[in-house]
Amino acid sequence: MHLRNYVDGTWADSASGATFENTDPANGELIATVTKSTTADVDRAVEAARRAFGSWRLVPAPKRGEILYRAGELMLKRKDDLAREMTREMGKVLAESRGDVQEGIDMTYYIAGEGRRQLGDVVPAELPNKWAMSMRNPLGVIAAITPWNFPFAIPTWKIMPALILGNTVVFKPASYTPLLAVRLVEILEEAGLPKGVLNLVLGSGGDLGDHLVTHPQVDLISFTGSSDTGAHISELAGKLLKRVSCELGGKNAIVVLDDAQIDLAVDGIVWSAFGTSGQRCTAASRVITHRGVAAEVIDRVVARAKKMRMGHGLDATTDLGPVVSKAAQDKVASYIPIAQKEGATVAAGGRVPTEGALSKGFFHEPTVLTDVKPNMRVAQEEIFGPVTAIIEAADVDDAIRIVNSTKYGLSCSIYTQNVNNAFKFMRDAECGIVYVNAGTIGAEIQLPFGGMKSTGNGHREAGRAALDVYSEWKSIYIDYSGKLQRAQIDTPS
Ligand code: UN1
Repeated sequence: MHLRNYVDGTWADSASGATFENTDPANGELIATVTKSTTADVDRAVEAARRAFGSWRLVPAPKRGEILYRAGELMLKRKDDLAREMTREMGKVLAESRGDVQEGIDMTYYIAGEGRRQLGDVVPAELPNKWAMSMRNPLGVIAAITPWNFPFAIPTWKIMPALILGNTVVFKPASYTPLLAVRLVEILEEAGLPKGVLNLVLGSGGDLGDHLVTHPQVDLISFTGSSDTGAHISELAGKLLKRVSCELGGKNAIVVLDDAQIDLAVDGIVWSAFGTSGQRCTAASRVITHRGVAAEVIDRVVARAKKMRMGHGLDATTDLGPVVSKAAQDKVASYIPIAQKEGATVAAGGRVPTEGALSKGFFHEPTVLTDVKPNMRVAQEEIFGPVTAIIEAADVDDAIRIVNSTKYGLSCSIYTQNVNNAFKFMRDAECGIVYVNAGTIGAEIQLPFGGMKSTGNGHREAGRAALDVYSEWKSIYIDYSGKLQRAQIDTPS
């Protein structure tokens, strides 16, 4: 298989002639060769998007919505194929890949409905015979720079709201997941999107990304990925007064109080810490347990982690797929000696399998660290792999303090039967997403998704909040009095 760019309605290789390989992280098999774009490809894509903006913004939004509905139908029809390709391309187990596609379908249908909403305000004017209202306006060309861990859902979070509001898009997916990006663009093409409205540029970040971010014809950059890259993009874009929406790291915690249903909490911890091999922004990489139940929580999480089967995500018996790359595997593994040096104990896992079929992929054992203190590096830094750090707390206030003690603030959860503690947690946890008696993963698309503090820059994806990122308000006053009326100016009586 060979994957190409999509610019101005045409699938074509980069003039560079260069390619890179797309491989299965579970076994190293080649999936596709991929065209390697240059800044000239970025220029062509941005120019095509700029040209298309002129007519796309004038297409009635309900008509734009019809294209999105058709895209949603196609996604639904192809859900299984898309999920299988996703598992091969980035490693997560099939059920989770199906979930990723489903989240893309949900977002596409949800946003298609905005074709007939995009509500603004109509308010009374303070002067007679005067009309006052607000309406959303598109921004222009959107750069969507997306990660590999949700290679279908996250692009829909950005592309669908951008399109429904009348923007055009240059889509630069992570270099680990070009195939799912191509599939998404094919679907939108087949659904009837006019040429130039969505353009795809394949390649790796670095120069390509910087060029896209600083291109004078790009109006907004929507980025999901690491905090370092987010800071870099914000710096470049800030100098040019460009709009930037960033969705960055997390160090999400599950709190277990001494009145929690422990069975439920253990299920939530295992799912949230090791689902997607811990490679979700929302993964539970910390567990903060009340001292009174710590021994029980640790024993049970450790037992569950030890029982998890690693393997290819397409194999129905697999609980845990590989991480995405050698670099990711090395990064995860590097935290084990860091943890031990700081005084933590590896209570489960901690190793890279070196024998048999698993040694051909980028696997890392599901790992539970105990004796962790809130300020240790493993309790502060995003590892983005199947590693969770268990920290003990004295009571709910101590637990909340620990939850809030990192620079991140994406997702957190509390297991308790006590309504007072639950409400206190909902109010005081410094996170954009809070769960009660559920794990830290699995946000639904009809509510805002995003985080506080260094997890982002104040924007939210999904839900109605997504519309705020991809549009600007225009306030409109219509004076039909036929004379000069001056707002705020006293008139002699
Ligand atoms: C991410 O990891 O960046 O809440 C997205 C969740 C998913 C989305 C995760 N719905 O875990």
